[in-house]
Amino acid sequence: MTTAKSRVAVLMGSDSDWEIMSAAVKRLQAFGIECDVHVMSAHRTPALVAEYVSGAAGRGIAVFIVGAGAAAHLAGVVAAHTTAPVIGVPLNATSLNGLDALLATVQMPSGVPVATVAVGGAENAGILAAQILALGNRELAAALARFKADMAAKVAEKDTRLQTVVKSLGR
Ligand code: RP5
Repeated sequence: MTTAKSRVAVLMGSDSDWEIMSAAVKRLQAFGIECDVHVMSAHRTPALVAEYVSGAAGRGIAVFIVGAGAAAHLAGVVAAHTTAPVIGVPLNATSLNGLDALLATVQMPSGVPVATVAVGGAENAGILAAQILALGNRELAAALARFKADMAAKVAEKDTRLQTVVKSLGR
């Protein structure tokens, strides 16, 4: 059972990933979820990744959001060291426009899943982490329901505006 104190670790391979990954942190903070945010690298600091992830459950980390670009192995390596859910965010950092990171993040071997969002999909990663925590937290579930209702209201407003535009075409 998760509690209101459950936190999310938001990890990224480089500080150059922050501009995109900050969307996950902003979304989590908007839901009142604490997060640990760090730069660490599967390739450049492999021992640090293993140490951080292995001790994370004891520090209250319930979900990981992991972003990396290029040969993006960080989410998979994190998943190798934990039984907590890992959400991978492939990032566009090379001439391959994120396709390299998408394949490296999503194509995990059987037994070690990484729930992969779209290239650059950090906000969705934050929402998905909140949805996982909300399974054991009614207050958070209610906040998510309000978030979805707000989104639906915005779509309804857009439709109303479009109807006006469409009607004006026939005049
Ligand atoms: C990846 O390589 C990082 O996640 C980043 O997306 C990319 C480039 O890293 P820097 O060279 O900017 O540190 O490991």
